[in-house]
Amino acid sequence: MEKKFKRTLITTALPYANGPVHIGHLAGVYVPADIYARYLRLRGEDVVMVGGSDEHGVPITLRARKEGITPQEVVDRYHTIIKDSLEELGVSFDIYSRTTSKLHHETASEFFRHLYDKGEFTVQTALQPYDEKSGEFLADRYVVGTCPRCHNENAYGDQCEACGSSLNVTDLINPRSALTGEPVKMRETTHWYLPLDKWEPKLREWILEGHKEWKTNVYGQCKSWLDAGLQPRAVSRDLKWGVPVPVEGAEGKVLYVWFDAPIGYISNTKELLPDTWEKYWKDPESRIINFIGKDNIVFHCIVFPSML
Ligand code: B3M
Ligand code: ZN
Repeated sequence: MEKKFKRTLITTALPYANGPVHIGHLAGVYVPADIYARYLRLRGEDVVMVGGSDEHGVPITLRARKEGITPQEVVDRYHTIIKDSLEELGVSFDIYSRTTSKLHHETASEFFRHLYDKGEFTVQTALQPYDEKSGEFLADRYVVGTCPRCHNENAYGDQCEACGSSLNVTDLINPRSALTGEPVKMRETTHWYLPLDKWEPKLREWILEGHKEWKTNVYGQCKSWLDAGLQPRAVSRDLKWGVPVPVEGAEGKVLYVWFDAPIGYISNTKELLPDTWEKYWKDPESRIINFIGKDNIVFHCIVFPSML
């Protein structure tokens, strides 16, 4: 028999605040979540539906640079647009918040610090592309150069869109910065990693044995990740915009956006229910249902559970 739960926390993927919501977001995430929340409420169940804007990450900083405004101005604009659209559409959130809030920064920071103090991270130093003119490290996507396979001169550091090859920055011929056009230098940098491999046996059991009811594409994607073997994943980035890494010697580094964003579900619940939020997250009689897009599967099914 299916297990009965006392309460349900419904989360909706946090849209990036660097553009408006579109029909795909609504059809894939917000309308189904809203229908489900309304259904449970009608049945008299204890249900809370949380959402909010995802306001960190590199693309927001690039949009700001392009428009000559600050990242904060970018997210202020799109957070308002997104929030108003969802409200006008009648999506019945109990709270729609944002990841630039003070409470979220504190919650994400404490979360990292707690894992750090327990020794749950590993540290790795690697070479990363660096733009000497702008004085910053570049995400792979912001390095352009000539594709070694098809000689397209505008291939990205992660992929050539002309021939479809997936690339590493070091594969590019004459790599240059997409920000300034300057030649890219490789520089050493240190990051914290979450050793997903450590959680693999637990995840195998929890997902493959315990969650056979997940949709087949979700279950299948998880299984192929698990079968391929999990690798440690970096949870910090060299960037100014985001939640600062709360550790000495981490100046100029922030939490990776996919580390802080799912913690947004926790901070949103906390903001809504300052005294009772914990029971939605920690009581075995509570369940969480995540409404997400298909690109978000690995983060919700493998990375976030490992963090938790
Ligand atoms: N902002 C990606 C997306 O909008 C990301 C979701 C975060 S959910 C914690 O698809
Ligand atoms: Zn190519």
